[in-house]
Amino acid sequence: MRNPELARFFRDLAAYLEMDDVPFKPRAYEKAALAIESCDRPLAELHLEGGAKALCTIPGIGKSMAEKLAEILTTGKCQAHEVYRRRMPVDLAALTAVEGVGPKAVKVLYDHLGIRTVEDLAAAARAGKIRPLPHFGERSEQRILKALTVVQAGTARQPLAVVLPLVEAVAETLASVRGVERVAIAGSIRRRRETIGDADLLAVARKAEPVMRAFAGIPEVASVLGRGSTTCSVKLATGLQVDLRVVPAESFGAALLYFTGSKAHNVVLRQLAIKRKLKLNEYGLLRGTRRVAGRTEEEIYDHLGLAYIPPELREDQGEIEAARQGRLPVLIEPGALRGDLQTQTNWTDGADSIEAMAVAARTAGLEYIAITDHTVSLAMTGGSDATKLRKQMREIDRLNRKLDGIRILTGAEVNVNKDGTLDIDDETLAALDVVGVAVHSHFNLPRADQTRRICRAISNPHADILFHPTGRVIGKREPYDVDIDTIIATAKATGTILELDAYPDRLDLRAEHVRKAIGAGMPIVIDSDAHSVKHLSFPRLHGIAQARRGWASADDVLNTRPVETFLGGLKGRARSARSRRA
Ligand code: DGT
Ligand code: CA
Ligand code: CA
Ligand code: ZN
Repeated sequence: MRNPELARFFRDLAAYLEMDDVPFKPRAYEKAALAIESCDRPLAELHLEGGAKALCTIPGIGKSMAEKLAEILTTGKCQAHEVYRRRMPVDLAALTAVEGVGPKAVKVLYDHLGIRTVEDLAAAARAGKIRPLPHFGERSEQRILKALTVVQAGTARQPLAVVLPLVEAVAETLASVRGVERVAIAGSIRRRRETIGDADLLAVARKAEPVMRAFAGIPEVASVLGRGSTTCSVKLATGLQVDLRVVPAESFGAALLYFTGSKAHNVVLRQLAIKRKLKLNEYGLLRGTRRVAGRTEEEIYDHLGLAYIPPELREDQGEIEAARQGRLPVLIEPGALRGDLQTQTNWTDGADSIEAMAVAARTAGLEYIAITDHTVSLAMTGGSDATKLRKQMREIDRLNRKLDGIRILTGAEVNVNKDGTLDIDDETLAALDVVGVAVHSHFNLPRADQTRRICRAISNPHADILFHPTGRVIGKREPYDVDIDTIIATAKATGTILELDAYPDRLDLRAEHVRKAIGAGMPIVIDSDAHSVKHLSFPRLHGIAQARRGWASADDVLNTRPVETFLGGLKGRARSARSRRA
């Protein structure tokens, strides 16, 4: 048994004790649970070495708690816990995770309505059965309903940026297991969706059993949800589910194709196979019982008369037809980026100096970086006014003379006022290399007003780039209500570039909008929105994947060009002002 599960026992005990109005003890068990979770060593190991006594060395764990832990570690159970559980067989962890539902509420809900699970709770709340209960009422019923939507949204899908490094670490550990020839990440992670439901792993090995056993034992795994003869599902300590399938090498391509999905893409592929009198499944592409392909994805696509389709495109959005006709785009690769056009420094709300950012960009292989600190009306960031911007331009001139191998472009992230005007005067804007404009206030304007406001801002002859065009923050803020088609059309008419902001919780433009913009013949830029040198990796880590999902090739992305060509692709009038200055 691992530390998180031991802690769970103690949390449950704390809740049960609280239901019984036992004083002090519930807090003590809560604290002990925390201590168990944050203990670096597995308690099982401590116990093996020194018995219950060794467990007492953990702060907050006394003799009786240590004995309970020892009991759980040797028998897998705890008598006290069992007694409570029989009396109240409810999903304590899930129910108390609902905001506003504590142990006492769980007891009332169970005693009066027999509620055991979050699903029971949701059904009862929707049916209006909770409001008449003692200590509840209509308002708390409403609150529970609201909290349930958050719980469901929060546990359902996690951001790719959170999931990816974790699953890569798990995959790496698995790859080092004896007998494992190869490991691949499939599912929505391989397709680089913005959010991930669960992770899907494939391992190539001759014998499944030892691989699955090793998988269940890796440190990130908190519990095993289920096992078959070649499959194993686990939950990581973070709550993420990971499904592993062990396959033989000759089916690897077929399994990878199948479990990469998307489901919709697979359905169309299978229909194509049937038309060719073939059968496609996770074991291979078969004619009768003979396997005609299956070792690699490439050979399967080839036998179906299709060019290889990159995972990011496998959403049944026209990619199969394009592959049949040889019209798939050559998708942009991380190494294609030469510049970053949105970065903030310690002149406003960034952590690092202009020089540090420039040097880090050079180390990362970039050729140019625009410094785009916030402007004056974003007061909490210490935003620049015209005077500060002029001062910063002089500092950048100085650094450009000093540094080799990187060109620093002057710029700003200029705030769009409520009426669509900008908070910096045109003359100052004309002197900057790169003017980004961005909305940071009045997020809730009606659609027509918001669209008009943004269109007015990008119609300013100096506005080169519209930063984070829809303003969404994944899991936190909905995009502002705008008509994206009108914005793309106005951007095109005025020669304004739309940005793909690669900050992991923004990823704004989203993939469909990238495809729309480039479909309209508009290039985009991919920027980091870096607030420290560490963030400069965002375009390559996250932005490129999003651009690929939007069918972008290097040609569609303006900051794949050398600096002079890049500047030449920005709006004409501002550019001529700039070249006069240079
Ligand atoms: P997620 O986990 O919601 O982020 O999205 P996926 O795409 O990873 O979905 P998941 O984990 O349910 O399944 C992984 C892949 O397995 C999926 O993309 C396609 C394949 N798959 C799963 N169930 C089915 C099915 O019923 N039919 C077909 N054709 N493929 C399936
Ligand atoms: Ca999945
Ligand atoms: Ca899955
Ligand atoms: Zn911004």
